[in-house]
Amino acid sequence: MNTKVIIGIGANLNNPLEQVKLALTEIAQIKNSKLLKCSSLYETKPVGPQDQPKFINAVAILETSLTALEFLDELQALENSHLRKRIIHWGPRTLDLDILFWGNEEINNERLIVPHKEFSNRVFTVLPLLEIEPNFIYKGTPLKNLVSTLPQDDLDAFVKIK
Ligand code: ROI
Repeated sequence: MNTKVIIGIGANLNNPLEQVKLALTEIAQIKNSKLLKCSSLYETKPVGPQDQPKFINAVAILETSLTALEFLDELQALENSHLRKRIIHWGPRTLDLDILFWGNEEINNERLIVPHKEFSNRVFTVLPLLEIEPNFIYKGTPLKNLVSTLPQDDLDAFVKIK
């Protein structure tokens, strides 16, 4: 059974643009999975502490026959290969790969909660997804209707780079 999975990609350390570009080539090679769509790459204002570099963000859609936890293992192996260090909560990171949606399923266990709790509050997840899925429905309403609820300063700082 194939699942459509939507992931968020973020980086703000060690040449984040290259981290994200490399991550995309690696994500395209995850076993039993196929990369269907990828957004542009965007420069975004950090959510959380402001005394950290800007982020590069993107969203990708894949199809996979892996289970959610198997897929999460693949993402975490990629994060680790990019020498991610989890030192500061909501602090800088070399590569962050989050499962935002796992088909239409709700998953809630100690390793994974989807839909991602913060998805709809964040410019850096909502706008890239809208670029590739303009008619996406989130909890029964068109995602595009949520844009006006997002923080204006984050919207102003959101810049397409590639
Ligand atoms: N802020 C932005 N702009 N992009 C991210 O990917 C990101 N990731 C995070 C925190 C630290 C919450 N802030 C972020 O994990």
